[in-house]
Amino acid sequence: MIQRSFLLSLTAAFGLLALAIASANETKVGSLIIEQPTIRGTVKTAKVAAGYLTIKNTGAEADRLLSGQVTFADQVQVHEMKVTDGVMTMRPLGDGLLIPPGEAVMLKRGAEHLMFMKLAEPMSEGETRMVTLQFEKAGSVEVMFSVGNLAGDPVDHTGHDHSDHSSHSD
Ligand SMILES: [Cu+2]
Repeated sequence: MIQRSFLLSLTAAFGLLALAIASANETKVGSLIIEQPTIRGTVKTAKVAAGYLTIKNTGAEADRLLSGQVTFADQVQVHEMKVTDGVMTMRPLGDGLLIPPGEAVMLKRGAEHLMFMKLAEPMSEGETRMVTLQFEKAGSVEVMFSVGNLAGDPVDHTGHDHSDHSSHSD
């Protein structure tokens, strides 16, 4: 019995620790919890950068991620990936990204993501950037993104035809 309660308190202690670590990089707005906001690192000549995050909806109503605002790029778009004629392409989501109640939506490599258009500066690993995200119901919220490394994105954001992107560049 003594052993069991010791184990229980040990478990509780680890649970609290995990909670503390998780909440360190969490932003809440209304019933939404935003986790692991990351901007993919870029090379110096990059015109665009991708943003990844997880959005949990703890409420009873659906919400939508509509857009965002930053000082380091002209525009923030919410992109979806689609395979057209065997080629992976991306395009802006006109109505924003649905965040269903009780669900967590991951914006990640190869799936929906944020796209920072016409970068004013490169994104270097280890830096942070403030991004204002605009939700339909929860409103706007400032989220501190960490810049990650260059590697690992299965989608080349600069190589393929990208009419939506090029329309914003000179
Ligand atoms: Cu994109």
